[in-house]
Amino acid sequence: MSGASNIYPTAELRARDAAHHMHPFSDTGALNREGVRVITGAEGVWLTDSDGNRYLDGMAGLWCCQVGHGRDEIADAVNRQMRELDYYNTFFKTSHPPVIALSEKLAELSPPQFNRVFFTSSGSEANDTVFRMVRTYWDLMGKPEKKTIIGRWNGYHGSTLAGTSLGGMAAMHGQGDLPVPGVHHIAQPYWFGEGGDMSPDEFGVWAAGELERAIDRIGEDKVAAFIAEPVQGAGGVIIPPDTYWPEVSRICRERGILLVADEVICGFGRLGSWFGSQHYGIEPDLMPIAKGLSSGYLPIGGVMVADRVADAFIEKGGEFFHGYTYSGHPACCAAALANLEIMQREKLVERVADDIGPYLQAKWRALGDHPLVGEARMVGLVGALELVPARGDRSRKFASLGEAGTLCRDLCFDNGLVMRAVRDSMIISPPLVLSHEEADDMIERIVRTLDQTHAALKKDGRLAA
Ligand code: PXG
Repeated sequence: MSGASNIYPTAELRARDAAHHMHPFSDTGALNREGVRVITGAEGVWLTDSDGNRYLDGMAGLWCCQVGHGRDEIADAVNRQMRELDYYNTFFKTSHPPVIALSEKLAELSPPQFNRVFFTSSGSEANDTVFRMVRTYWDLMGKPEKKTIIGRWNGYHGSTLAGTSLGGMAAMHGQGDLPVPGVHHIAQPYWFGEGGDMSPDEFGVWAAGELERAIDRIGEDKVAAFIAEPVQGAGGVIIPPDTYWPEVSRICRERGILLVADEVICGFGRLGSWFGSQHYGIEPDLMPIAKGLSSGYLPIGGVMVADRVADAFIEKGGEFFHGYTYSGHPACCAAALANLEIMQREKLVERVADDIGPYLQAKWRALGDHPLVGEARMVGLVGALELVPARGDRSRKFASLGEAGTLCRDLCFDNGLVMRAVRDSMIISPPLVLSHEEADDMIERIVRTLDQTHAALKKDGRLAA
């Protein structure tokens, strides 16, 4: 097992981390007092910490490690690339073989309207690119008043200015006085939480209708685009009702606005197709990508640009004053190429659609019978369990939002499994190489964790009578 080369005691690593490292999305003071968990190695779907504990990586890193950890093939490809051409830029009329090969590969793997990609280093940067590309597109089309971008409450599109603004996380908006002007948010298609008395199908139509009503209010001549994740990830694995996407797709087409499908989580096999939009049969104009593109081995993202948009930039000309030092970094492209080659050779996308996906989904849905679970939903290899104080009543919530989720998440770690808690939902998004045995093992750990969480909540009187 890798990770054995760490020579430092955990207490020392924690103290040094607390002294010098500010973590993303963290209360630094509280974290420093508690002490971090230090991960020292990973292999396949397993992580090792600095005390030698093993955890099943139920979140594939951070929704990204499709091919599993510790693939020599990717490390070797990066090593070779770095020795040959460590870094050169793609500005100023310059290119290099790995970025050319990766661009071509992405055009091959993506739906037919996509033939071009703009590279970034992350999903957040990809959405900053989207923001400027969408508005510039309408300038080029002679409709400069089309500037408003519509996103969704509880959508997640990253943590930069545009990413935070397009996303609909109120707590994030509160820091930095966001969103920037010209962004509007509509309701999310979260039936379990917000569907009220409607059936899922009725609610899907209603939630899509919110887009049409927003366009009517703002004015079609002022709306540039709608951005959404095919399945919301960070928002709590919100799987939309079947009626949602066909309606959204129709509205975007009929009302002449661009459709941006944020594929940062759903792309690269997570839903059992190369892109989440293929799963839902939608044809976006732009697709931000990252995460699974390199399985997280090196940071790389991008925006897939449909011909309709790319042609405007190409034919109407003029420089797009936009790009990043590391756009198309050679070593990151080499990592992505090696990752995609593994995915194709091992047929990981097909595996999610036909094998491990249906296998895990059946076991997952059975968790819906647990007394603590109000809904167990999963598509492809991404799922959520809604923890509830009383089954069968979607309106009943825990008195203190997120407390049950946090308790369950902490117990999960103690049981050797990494899951993420979003409010009181437990989230899973494992590597696509998860074996049947590992899936069984994972479910066992979850059942144990749910039982312990249930017992602890009951003892404290936090379940409904
Ligand atoms: N779009 C989507 C749909 C994402 O999920 C981003 C954009 C931004 O990507 P970068 O690479 O800039 O992080 C994301 C990222 C969580 C969590 O806790 C989720 C993400 C990132 C960090 C934490 O669920 N998603």
